[in-house]
Amino acid sequence: MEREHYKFSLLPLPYDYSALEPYIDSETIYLHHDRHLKTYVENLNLALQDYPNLKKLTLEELILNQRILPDKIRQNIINNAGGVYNHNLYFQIMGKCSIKEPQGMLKKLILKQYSSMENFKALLKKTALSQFGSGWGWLTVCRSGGLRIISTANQNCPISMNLFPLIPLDVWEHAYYLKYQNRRTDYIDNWFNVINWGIVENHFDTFYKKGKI
Ligand code: MN3
Repeated sequence: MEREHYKFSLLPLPYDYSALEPYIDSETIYLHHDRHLKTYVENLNLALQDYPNLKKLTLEELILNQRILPDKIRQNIINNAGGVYNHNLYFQIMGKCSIKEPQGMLKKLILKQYSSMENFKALLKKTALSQFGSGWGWLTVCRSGGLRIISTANQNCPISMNLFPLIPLDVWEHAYYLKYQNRRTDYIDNWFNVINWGIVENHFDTFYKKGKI
């Protein structure tokens, strides 16, 4: 996934549309993945089609090198490359998982910084709820290896802030509106049940293996 560049493709959903029931309904997952994410992929490809030099860049490079993007397409690329990156990670780290919390080093770090899993979840929830309008809540890792919980507006991605994105929580209305309507709080409470902690821990390990963000 990381070395993928133009022409970007829609990554398949790594589970059935119904896999996250009853917490997230099949129709929401279908629309979110097959329509919303697909649109970000298509719009990113459209934005890049007349720029041969940019076609060689990966998603991460497009997000990190905003200064070299032509003014005419900069915001478009930020929105759509961020949209693809953020959603790829969001769908990847969800799934059916028998483990309800992390086990290894990640758990130690969470307990060290947030005292308990409950406090960690409460802070991520509060941060995501404080995001006015469309955006994301995140658990990220900073360069020093410490954890940081942040929110970002629209499709802004933590890698542009030198943070390694570990857990993305989509709080755009399209992520929950069909089932939860305006009850963003209920969506977030239920969403904690669909985090696949095994995948999150593998992803956390890649941060250390890469030795960089
Ligand atoms: Mn979304």
